[in-house]
Amino acid sequence: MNDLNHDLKNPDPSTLDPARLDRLRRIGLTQPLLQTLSEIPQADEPQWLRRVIEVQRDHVRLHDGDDDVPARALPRLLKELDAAADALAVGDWVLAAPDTWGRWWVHRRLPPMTQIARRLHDGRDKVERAVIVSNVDTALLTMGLDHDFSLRRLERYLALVRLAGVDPVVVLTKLDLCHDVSRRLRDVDATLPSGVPALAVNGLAPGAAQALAPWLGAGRTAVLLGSSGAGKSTLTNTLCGAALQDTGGTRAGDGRGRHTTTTRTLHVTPLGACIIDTPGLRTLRLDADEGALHGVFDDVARYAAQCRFRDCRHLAEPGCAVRCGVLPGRLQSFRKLQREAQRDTMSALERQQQRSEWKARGRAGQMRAKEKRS
Ligand SMILES: Nc1nc2c(ncn2[C@@H]2O[C@H](COP(=O)(O)OP(=O)(O)OP(=O)(O)O)[C@@H](O)[C@H]2O)c(=O)[nH]1
Ligand SMILES: [Mg+2]
Ligand SMILES: [Zn+2]
Repeated sequence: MNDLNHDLKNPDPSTLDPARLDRLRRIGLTQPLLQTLSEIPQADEPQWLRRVIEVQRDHVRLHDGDDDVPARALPRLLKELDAAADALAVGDWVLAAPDTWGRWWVHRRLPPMTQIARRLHDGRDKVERAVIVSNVDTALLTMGLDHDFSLRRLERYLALVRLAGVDPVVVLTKLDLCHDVSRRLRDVDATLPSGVPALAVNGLAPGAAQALAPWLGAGRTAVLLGSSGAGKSTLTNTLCGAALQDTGGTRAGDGRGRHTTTTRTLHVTPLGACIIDTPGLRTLRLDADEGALHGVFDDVARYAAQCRFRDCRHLAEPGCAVRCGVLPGRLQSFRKLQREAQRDTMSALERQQQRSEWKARGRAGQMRAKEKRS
């Protein structure tokens, strides 16, 4: 607050103070983001450009490259975002200002360059969109080489980030605990679309930071995604060269994590990259319709064009090119995601109809069984 006069006044990119801009670049401000400032209507009162580095239930933390302050979003902004199934997320750039009591308020959010979001399902009818992070260049898809290893889950994470237009890098952790790393890496390579890099690291050793350096240059932003216990916070600490995040052991029985991390937080590494640690997701439902899904399973789409029948469902149809060309496990993943996407895009009425159909079918089955018995 003491250097407000040197700070960003009404945000016209051409008038921004270079020293202030440099500080913001340290926490990931890019030229294209700066450009979006000019699309935002000028405010009457001065507002300052800040990055959201943490989101809590009732407040966020905003950073200016040097320091951070807690802030709350104006009710108007919350309402606006909510109406668009949107929300403030770590990585967002916002315009904020303090009130007369020195409490900071977020007035506007700059349109995110990228946004990773998933669907949350209440188990009945309600499906909502939940934003995970904004403005990231790279997603480090973190998976342990121990019990955590699952190619099917990896495919889901991969689809999640490709839907958002974010570059994925597969980071297999716990290299030091695995005896057949090269086989695992071969399996990953065979499953992933070509061009997706995959590497194995010991997240506890400084070598992990060197291995990931190509994606963590100054001003770049990366997010760590993966299940609980995969080693995301361990990697965050190694990449930052400090014990910033709590890490937790895994459960003895099934090797699952203990959900140690509970909020998403952005940190800056000594090399100047921004790294966002996230809590392990318990469920991951894609925010995609069928068309978008075809976009990320482009191999399926490519082979589908060669199937004998235009409306081939790649089940048992003769002349199906997808069943020949795509690995069975990957095809299974695709089908599962496709079914989910279909279900989520059904209207409440359609879902009700489907439920009564199921009920009717169940009753018919019971009747048949009864008839058989008698
Ligand atoms: N040996 C070994 N242990 C690791 C490695 N990476 C993580 N661990 C251990 O795995 C456990 C879980 O690591 P965390 O970093 O807390 O996992 P996380 O992904 O942040 O988990 P959540 O916060 O629950 O989502 C800790 O006991 C770590 O010490 C690794 O590469 N090698
Ligand atoms: Mg963690
Ligand atoms: Zn087919």
